[in-house]
Amino acid sequence: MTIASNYTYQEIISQPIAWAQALEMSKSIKDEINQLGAAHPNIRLQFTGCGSTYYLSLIAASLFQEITGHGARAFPASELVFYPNTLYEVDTPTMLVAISRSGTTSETIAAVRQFREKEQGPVVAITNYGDSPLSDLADLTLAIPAGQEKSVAQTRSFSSMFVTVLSLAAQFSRRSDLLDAMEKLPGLGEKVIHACLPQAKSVGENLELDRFYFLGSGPRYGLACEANLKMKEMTLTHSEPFHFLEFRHGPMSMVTGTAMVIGLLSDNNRAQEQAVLDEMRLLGGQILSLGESDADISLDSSLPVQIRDVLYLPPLQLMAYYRSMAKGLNPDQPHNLKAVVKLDLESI
Ligand code: F1P
Repeated sequence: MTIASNYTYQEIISQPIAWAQALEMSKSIKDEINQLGAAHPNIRLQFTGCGSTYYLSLIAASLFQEITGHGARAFPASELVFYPNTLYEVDTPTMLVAISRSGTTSETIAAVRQFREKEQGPVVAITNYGDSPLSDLADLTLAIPAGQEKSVAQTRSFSSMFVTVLSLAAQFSRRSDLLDAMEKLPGLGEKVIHACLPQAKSVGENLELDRFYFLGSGPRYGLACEANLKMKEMTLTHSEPFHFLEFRHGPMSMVTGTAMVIGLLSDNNRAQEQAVLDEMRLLGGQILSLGESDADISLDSSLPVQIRDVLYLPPLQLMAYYRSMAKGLNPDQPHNLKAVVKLDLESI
């Protein structure tokens, strides 16, 4: 298979166009977002989704709480459906933010429907399909059609919805400084893609590696989860995500000369995070670091930390893409997987 004969590569490298659309769309409905924020000053946020969009929910909850000061959490949609009493906070006004590329995943629809039936609060949908069952159930839909994909594994869709989350948080808290800085994201995305390509290719094409560990803390834990999923879906390789310092508590037993440990470094806790990577190198593992500066792959964004994390994605997606190609797989069509999981959940 050649680069020209699959969609994944094009979807990865074109993602900054979808980021620009996400920013434009959020601006176009800023009054609605501001009204929602003003009408619910103390509301807590519950993010949900499935697979990639659950991992995006983890990132979203972390960044939303940091940017807005509103309490925010994330759970898989199926868990909200099965265990609502253990997950929703009692007597607490809650806004459900449901994230779904397709807007049709059964578990996500079921979680929103259940939330609606119990009249728990407003629902916001973030999706790439504005005309979908999910948006029919939402009070406000943030749709980014430019993030739609032909491939099964989410790349452009994921990052377009990520930028939408950032924009929602900044609008919600009227952080015009962050909104202004976000305008730079599409251009920086282009720059990162161009700069990281050779290194992503060389890691991706190294078939001596047989396992990948992605380490990230705070909002970057959700990124580590998403990178691990890309590796599984596109390349059928053993991979796992961990919070940085958790890796010492057992998982490091799995480090061998053919293990690649990829660290998504922060600014604030960098010394402690780098120490984990250094120790894994001493144990014989292969190490790769991503960070704002002085890392193996540096973002060099100069953006505020709260809105920078989406830039870690292209190198991670490209590594999975090149590994898939090197293994002779079809990156567009992961083994056993469809773009949408449809279940009969009517009986719940
Ligand atoms: C979610 C999802 C993806 C996964 C696969 C199946 O879909 O689980 O995360 O990679 O494509 O669907 P959606 O609700 O975001 O459309």
